[in-house]
Amino acid sequence: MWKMMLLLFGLLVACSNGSDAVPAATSTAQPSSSSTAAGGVSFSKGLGTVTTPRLLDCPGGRVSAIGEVTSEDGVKWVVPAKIATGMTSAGDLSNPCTRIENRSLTDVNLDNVPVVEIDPDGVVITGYIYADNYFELYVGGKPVAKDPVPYTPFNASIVRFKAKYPMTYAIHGVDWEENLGQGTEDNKGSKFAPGDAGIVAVFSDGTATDASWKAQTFYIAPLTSKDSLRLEEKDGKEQRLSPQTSSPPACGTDCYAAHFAVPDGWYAASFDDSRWPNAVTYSEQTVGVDNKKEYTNYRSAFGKGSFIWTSNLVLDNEVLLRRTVEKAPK
Ligand SMILES: [Ca+2]
Ligand SMILES: [Ca+2]
Ligand SMILES: [Ca+2]
Repeated sequence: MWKMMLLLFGLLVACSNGSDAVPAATSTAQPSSSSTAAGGVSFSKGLGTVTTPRLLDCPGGRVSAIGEVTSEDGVKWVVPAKIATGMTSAGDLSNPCTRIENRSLTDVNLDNVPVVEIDPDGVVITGYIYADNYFELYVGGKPVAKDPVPYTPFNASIVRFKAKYPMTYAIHGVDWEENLGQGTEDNKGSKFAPGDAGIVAVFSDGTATDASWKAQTFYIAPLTSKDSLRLEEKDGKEQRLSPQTSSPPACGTDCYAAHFAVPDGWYAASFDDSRWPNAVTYSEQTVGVDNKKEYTNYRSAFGKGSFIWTSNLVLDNEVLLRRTVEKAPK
């Protein structure tokens, strides 16, 4: 009897949570929600509705749109990701849209890059970032800059900030998409090619992206079936594992996508990322940058780091990356 009453109470709580599970308008990434099903995952199926047709007008680039899908449990999700508003754009190392191109790092005039003050008594650090396709950088829980080009053409960025140790780096990474809610784009002879990702960031204090960073995925697509996603607990880490495939899925524009709520304050220094898996490193060849001058022109910096992402470079489309550095690396 008591068991039955507890069960009913649990169901009532679960249902009442469902009604307030709308995206928070001011949060940085995806909606916060306590109503998602087992493992915190929600599934949507099919194309999203366009809400912002074009974030950036740049000849030769893919259309960087934002859309919305509703998952089977009634939660609305922004795809490919809810991005920060009001964050300033990073400086350009190379950007075909602004036609700024430093031929090498020695051409860069650091005086042209504003220093974002995180801590008045901090040290000034310069960072170089290349993302496939989009990043937002936070340091010490405060916004530094976002990638000025959300999708393509590919670009490379420079940031400067003043911050003190211990220093928490937090990056919101997005692999953009043409078929909103599907994680696919017109590429390599298919309208539904799953796009791939990767990011490298190198900072003047010696910090760089590598396997010591934490990485978790929050949007996985395309999935041909819901049970192709495996949620596993391994060594105390929350693993969200999807098939390692880059083939266009047979589901076309009717594939499944998995969504997880982005935790509030995920970029704060105090946020507990102990259950996130470590980042996985990928080679230049795997990320496909060894023939892109927006990367190779600055290899003297980028080569000090590694491309990282979660365990699936193709299907994981929205990832959060974190690393806390206790003191200046030697
Ligand atoms: Ca970009
Ligand atoms: Ca992808
Ligand atoms: Ca991509």
